[in-house]
Amino acid sequence: MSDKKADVLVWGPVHAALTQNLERDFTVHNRWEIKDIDAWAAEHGAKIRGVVTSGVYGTDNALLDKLPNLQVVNSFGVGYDPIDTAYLAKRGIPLSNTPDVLNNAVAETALALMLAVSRRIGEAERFVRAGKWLNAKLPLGNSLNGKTCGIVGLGKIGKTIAKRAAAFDMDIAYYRRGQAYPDVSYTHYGNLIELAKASDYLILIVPGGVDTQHMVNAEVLKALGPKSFLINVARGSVVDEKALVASLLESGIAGAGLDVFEDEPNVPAELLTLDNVVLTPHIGSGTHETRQAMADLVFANVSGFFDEGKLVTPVSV
Ligand code: 8YV
Repeated sequence: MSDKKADVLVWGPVHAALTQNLERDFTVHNRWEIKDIDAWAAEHGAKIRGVVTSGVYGTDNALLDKLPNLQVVNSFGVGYDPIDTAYLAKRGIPLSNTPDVLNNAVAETALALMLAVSRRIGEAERFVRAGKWLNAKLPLGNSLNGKTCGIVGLGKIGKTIAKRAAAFDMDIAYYRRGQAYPDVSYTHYGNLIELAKASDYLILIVPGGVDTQHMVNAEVLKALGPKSFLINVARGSVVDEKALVASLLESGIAGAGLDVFEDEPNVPAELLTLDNVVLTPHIGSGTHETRQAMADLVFANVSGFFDEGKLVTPVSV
């Protein structure tokens, strides 16, 4: 009999600090190292009491079905759209995520993309590296100062973005279906098309999932218009990527800063050829400080659950 607390299945590689802590206190099984997961689950599935995954890996109900004694799922990341919460609720399995600790990092990424796409930083960098400065001029960029920053999803990260954009002397507006937030002074739009029309920069930071699937479609992009930019630090699924590519190809919008895509890590080939698009590989929360804090919070949830039966940051499923 092991003196470790429980057998835990880890879905994919996670932060080294989390791996270390889990391996010290739990019996860890790495899903991605198991060749025949069905055969493995048939033999060992009943031992597994915890699953550690991420907002990128998600889970798979067919495999969870083979873990009859599963008690908890702990996810690395604030977004949990690839995890079927209705399924977990049906089995009475609680879920935790990592809210708050990544607000600053994701907001920084949104600002970085907004600045980069406005001031042509990616294009300028390529220009210098290619030796073009010697005999050509880079086209001018656009100032953020005095422009309208439209935020879709004024949650905790959205508010953190708003505060930083306001420091650049931008006017802040946001979309919320129905009523404005009573305690928020930014300009409210109850209609996304109207917010898009009013925005010079439309920043997406809503949760992914069926409720927001393709919320930004051809109509919203048309309303945003040829002088305005789209920034996505939410989920690729929030944008109809085909419509976005079409819009960018016909100069329907001025440009885009994209950290997330519909089929990561695949990025539509057309985007790779465009200078007015800044592309990053889902690095929203990707700083040393934030990933450490996320790793610590996941571990606090795993041990909180197995030590005291309590999650630190439960998701209501
Ligand atoms: C990823 C994120 O989860 O928190 C989220 O929702 O998208 C990210 O922080 C993280 O990159 C997973 O490794």
